[in-house]
Amino acid sequence: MKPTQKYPFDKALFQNNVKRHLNATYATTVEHASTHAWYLAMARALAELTMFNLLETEQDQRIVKAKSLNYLSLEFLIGRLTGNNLISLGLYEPVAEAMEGLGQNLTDLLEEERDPSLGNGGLGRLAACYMDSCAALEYPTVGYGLHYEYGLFKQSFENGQQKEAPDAWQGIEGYPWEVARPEFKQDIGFYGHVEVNYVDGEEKRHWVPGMLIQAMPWDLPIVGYENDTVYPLRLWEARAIAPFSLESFNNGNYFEAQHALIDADNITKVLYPNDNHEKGKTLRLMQQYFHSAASIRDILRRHTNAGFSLEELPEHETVQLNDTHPTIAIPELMRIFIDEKGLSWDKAWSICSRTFAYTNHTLLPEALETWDEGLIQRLLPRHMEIIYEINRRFLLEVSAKWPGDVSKQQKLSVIQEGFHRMVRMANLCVVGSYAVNGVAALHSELVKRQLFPEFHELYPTRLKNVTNGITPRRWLKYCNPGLSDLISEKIGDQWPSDLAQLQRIANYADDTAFQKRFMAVKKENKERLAKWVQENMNITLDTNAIFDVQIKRLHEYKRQHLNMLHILSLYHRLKTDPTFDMQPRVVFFAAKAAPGYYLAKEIIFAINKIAEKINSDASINGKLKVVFVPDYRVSMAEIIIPAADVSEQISTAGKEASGTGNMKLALNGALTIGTMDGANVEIREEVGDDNIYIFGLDIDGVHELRSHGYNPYDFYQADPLLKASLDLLLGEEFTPGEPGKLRATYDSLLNGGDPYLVLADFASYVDAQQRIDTDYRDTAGWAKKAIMNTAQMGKFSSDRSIRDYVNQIWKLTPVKR
Ligand code: 26Q
Repeated sequence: MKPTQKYPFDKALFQNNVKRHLNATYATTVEHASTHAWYLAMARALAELTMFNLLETEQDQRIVKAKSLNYLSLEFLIGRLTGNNLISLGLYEPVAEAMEGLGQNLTDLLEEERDPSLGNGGLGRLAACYMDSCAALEYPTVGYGLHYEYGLFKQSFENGQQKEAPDAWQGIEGYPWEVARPEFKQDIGFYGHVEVNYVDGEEKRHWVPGMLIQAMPWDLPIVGYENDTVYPLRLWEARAIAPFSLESFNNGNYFEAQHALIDADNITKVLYPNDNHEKGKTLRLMQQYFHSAASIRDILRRHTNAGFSLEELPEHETVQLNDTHPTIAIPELMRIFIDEKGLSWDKAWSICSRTFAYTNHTLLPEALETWDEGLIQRLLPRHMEIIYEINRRFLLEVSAKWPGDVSKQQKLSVIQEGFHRMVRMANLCVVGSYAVNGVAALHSELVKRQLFPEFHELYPTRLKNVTNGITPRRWLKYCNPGLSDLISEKIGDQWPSDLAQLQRIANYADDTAFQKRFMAVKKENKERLAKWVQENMNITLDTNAIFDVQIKRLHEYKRQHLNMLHILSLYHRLKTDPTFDMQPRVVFFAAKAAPGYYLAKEIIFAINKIAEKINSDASINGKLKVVFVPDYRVSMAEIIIPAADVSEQISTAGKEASGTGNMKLALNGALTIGTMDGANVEIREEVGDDNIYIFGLDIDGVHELRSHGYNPYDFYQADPLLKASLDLLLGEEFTPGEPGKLRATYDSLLNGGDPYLVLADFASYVDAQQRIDTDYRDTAGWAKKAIMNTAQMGKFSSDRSIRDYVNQIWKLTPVKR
């Protein structure tokens, strides 16, 4: 591992810096410092190194003048930074040695870092992988997000039930990797009214906010892989402005201003824990505008300081909207252009609509954002006017294309008519963006055919696909050092920046010696995970068992309950059929449920109760274990993924936009059991039918079944194994003395109509699991399949995704340092 720093690593100097931070920043001494204090001091010393590069990057005139990406996202699920940044800096071993010299073990120190959980799941983690790739490939980028005081809640189980606790991720000492940038702070307005003036007979409108809130930026360094490039992830924190300055803005509207004051620093207090579900709360809309307004102003500041005119904006900046959450940035930029900079509507719109691009991450109707018109009107009165005008002009286009077709107008309108008029954020995004993309080939087709067919007719080149990807630095090199070293030994060490090279290990798929080493690494990783489970959950595991893994947010469409039914079917057969034989298996779950999602929480409870019984039932003889790992987070994924044999990707076809866990698991040599959904389709194309277990209805099958009227009872009555498995939920098998405590899932499947077709796919799923059971016993055959999975994952590097964005959408040029 080579330090690529322009300034070579000086061990003694670094050690001194660590000691200096121990004293000056953390007020302790070498003699008295805790492991935690040593970690903090080391991380600050490292952060210092990256800050030089961050400032250099910021001031590099080639970068200042180049076209940049601005990635706007309400979530960046970055995970721990220290270990990953050490790898990118090429300093893992030198720093391990330097710390050893100070009597500290690097692995222990790294375990002290808390995960910054500033995201819910896939969408937030994707943003983090994309920042990593932009820095690796040196496409000038600024990430813009929110500095939540509390990240995603911490999860624990009490008697099997999920309990939530606040996640104060910065700790009392503060997070060592961030630095405040007070020179870039700004004031953001809310509420108030629109004033109308006439200048030379021309109407001029402008917004007089009822309150102002300060936005303070914190920068986290995104370190490019072995290249000295560091880009900022800029997170905005909300602070109340002293009441005296508020007085001048409240214009007699005392009550509203008081109300506002109470809300001020609440804005970035906590991340909303919903995933694939929108709930229209005022504070969430305030978060969205706060984020958009601060980011847009920062972009304009950089643009103007670089000496460029407003007209040149699309040539120098592109703004990617990570789902519709930052949509309000579009009317905000229009407002600044028209009201503050005096541009005409046409000029402003021409610039704006060449600046934004939008990524759609979901087709689920309950996840498509709409906001109450009255709420926007009150909170952002001028923006509401601008949205009306955008829509009025857009509907003229619609009626020119489809003259007299009122239903087309209703369907495409940014405003949804009705008793409560609502603003459709996705429609606003499509109208205001120069490109719209889905996140996997199948998903993007459905965006064109199902979600936005008329938009596709109206703007035939706007809708695109960019298949998601994951960073191979964190998700192979860092989290799986055993496999990384084995790969590097065979094909050299350049694969982390060119993942397609992994293809070359396919040459060793039939090589017995290589198969053995590959599986020996897998075994070590399984032992690492088993040790964690023993120490933290007091469950003993057999590492010869199949490690079967489903790790993702808990959602009905992801069908953790289908997996649960398979477990019940195995339990039933072990209990009732003396001839039934199975390969030992450990089924791992890790998942957080949104706190308000009743059924999701019931499914967690059911799996926990089933696990309790099965894990302590001597008659099962260790053949089956169920482990629900609490508090799923990035650092937990880094332990589970390298240890997985089987990857569960079992969503109802058409529901999972892409998935990215599927890519991480396959990259680490797990075989996918999955439906023809999201990126599973493309994973299958890469690995081939022999190396994946596809089951269940595809989107046509789903459509067909629903068109005839789906009745889950038909499947229940016709399949004795399914009936027996489901019926286990009715009695007291898993809740002794309390019969019926697990019936919520049963009821949703049978009486609730089984909206995600769990029963329809059950038989095919059990069959695929049976094939896995058989294939796993053929050790060499399985090793070959696992190797082929790792070998064929090159496509799913987020470097490829970023290049796709650059070529199809952003049109950036790298700036090498
Ligand atoms: C919206 C409004 C109010 C509050 C919260 C939200 C909200 C927050 C997060 C809505 C959705 C999300 C997250 C969605 C998400 O993670 N989607 C996933 O995105 C991944 C990356 O593209 C895909 O791989 C997954 O398939 C998709 O489910």
